[in-house]
Amino acid sequence: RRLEIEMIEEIVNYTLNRIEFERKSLALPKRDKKGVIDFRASLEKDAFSIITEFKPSSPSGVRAKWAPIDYVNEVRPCSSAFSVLTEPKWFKGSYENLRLISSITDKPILMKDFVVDPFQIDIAYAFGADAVLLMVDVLGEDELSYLARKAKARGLQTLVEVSNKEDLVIYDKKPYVDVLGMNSRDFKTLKVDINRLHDGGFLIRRAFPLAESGVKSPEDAMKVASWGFRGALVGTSLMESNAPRELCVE
Ligand code: IGP
Repeated sequence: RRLEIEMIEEIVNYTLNRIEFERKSLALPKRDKKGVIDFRASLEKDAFSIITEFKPSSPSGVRAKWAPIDYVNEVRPCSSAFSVLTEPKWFKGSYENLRLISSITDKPILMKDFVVDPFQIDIAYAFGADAVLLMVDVLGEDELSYLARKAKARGLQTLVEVSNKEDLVIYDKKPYVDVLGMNSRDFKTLKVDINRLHDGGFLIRRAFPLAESGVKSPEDAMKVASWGFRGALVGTSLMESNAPRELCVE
């Protein structure tokens, strides 16, 4: 069950072609990081965990002020983990950013891309990721469980993303979901509204409950924490800030 949303369809179709091309042209490096870092366990260590995202650009108009190394050094104190965009066209991400960031931190790294093909799991592993994003609205149930098993077989963990509370309940029961994220972006309208997450974290009992998108301040983080989420994925507000460290709490 894929959501038929024009922009998502466009990104998915582009990605399918891109991966066909990469399958032939991309030489996978030997993973230089030793082992895989336990993504979920790292998030569970902190009272409330922030996954800081390196996102150079986005369709919603992010204008990043940061180069990868400076950014990581700046937000390191408030990061339980990092998320690195690798989608090149809409998000201006790259595999090189993934490799670079994974080489300068001991914290786990999520590869943030539109994963639609098992080859992307090999790419994630080769460039140093510890976890991959799998989106329910893009993949549907069968394809998602297939790719999740592929990731687990490689030793990588999964962040499964849903955009509504019905799917939270369904996917919390799936054994291959390590971290379960609810995106506050409504994919039908593409609008972000963190109030959509209200009490959503309490519906998650097995997986690690993560709030995604629209968390812009320590106050927002406290709000989603009060709704049962144990962490948040934060990109835009940090990437656009001149002093992202000041947005960190603790
Ligand atoms: C980060 P924000 O509002 O802090 O930039 O959100 C993250 O949740 C967002 O980048 C995201 C995303 C995605 C991007 C969530 N799911 C799927 C691309 C694809």
